[in-house]
Amino acid sequence: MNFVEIVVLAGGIGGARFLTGLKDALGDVTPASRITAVVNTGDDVTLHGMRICPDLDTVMYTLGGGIDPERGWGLAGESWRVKEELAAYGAEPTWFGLGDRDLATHLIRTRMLDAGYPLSQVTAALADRWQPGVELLPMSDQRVETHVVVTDPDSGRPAAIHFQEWWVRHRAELPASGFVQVGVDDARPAPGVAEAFARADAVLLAPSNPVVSIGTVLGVPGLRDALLATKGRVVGVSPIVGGGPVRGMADRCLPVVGVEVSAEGVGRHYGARSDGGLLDAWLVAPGDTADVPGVDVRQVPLLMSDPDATAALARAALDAAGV
Ligand code: FO1
Repeated sequence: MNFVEIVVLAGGIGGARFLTGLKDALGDVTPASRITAVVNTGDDVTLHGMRICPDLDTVMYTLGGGIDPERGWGLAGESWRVKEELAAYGAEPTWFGLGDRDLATHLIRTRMLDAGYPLSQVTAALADRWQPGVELLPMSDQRVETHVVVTDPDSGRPAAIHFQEWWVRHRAELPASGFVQVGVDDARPAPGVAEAFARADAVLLAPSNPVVSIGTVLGVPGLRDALLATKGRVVGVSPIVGGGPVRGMADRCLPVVGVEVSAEGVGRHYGARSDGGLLDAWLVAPGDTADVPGVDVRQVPLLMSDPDATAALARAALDAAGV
């Protein structure tokens, strides 16, 4: 088999896990393949003077073997001394978990960004240590931050808070009326993104949050068109099994944008490529039916409960892509 080029759109934990399965699956299919991960940066946040890129770090740490498997984010063997010291000073936010080992990543990233390096080059430099085994691309070098429109409890008026505050401090329990991608109008796909789509034999949408992860990536001006220029098939993996997300809080996000919390709802939201949407194929769980006109819907086990199951899911996605 000739060289296989796969591009994956991914968010954090679900995307990282799917990518580990894809690495395993491709390892079986062909020795000569390249995976390019186009990762969401809408969760990125500046805290305590440092730029933090949760989804890029989760993918990098997971594929590089450093992730804390229970948390799904941050590093294993973590300590929290600096976080405790910051709290002792009353330095807000105290609700965001900054690990001592993780801090090194944020310090290097912040120093390089301040020196003028674009995020894509910073990411490549950090990945040089972790060797994730995939090409790690931010969706954009320009800052795009997801902010969540909620009702201010004091004034009762709409207010926008950073996604991390909504997600971590409020556990996505504050009713949200919308998501705003701050900076998206001035953003462009990062260097290498359009080229990756152009050479792709398949483009896979990982089972990440369809709104704040996959949706944010697709919202970068020009990225969706670059994706649809691919000669390969576009295959999505449903992040919703039964009526809810396997992990995370996609069920808190989908209703905000008027999408039903179901494999069918998300499949229709992405739409059929033949009808102005994205999908050639859509993978849903065995118990789910999904009528997505114009899309090849396949029922496959979606639970990434262990490496073999995850590799089997990735292989099913490659099969649906005809790779
Ligand atoms: N998630 C939490 O639920 N609590 C945290 O304190 C937290 C800290 C954190 C620090 C660095 C990092 O890269 C990720 C972190 N996350 C934390 C996860 C993060 O909020 C989410 O994984 C993504 O933003 C959503 O995919």
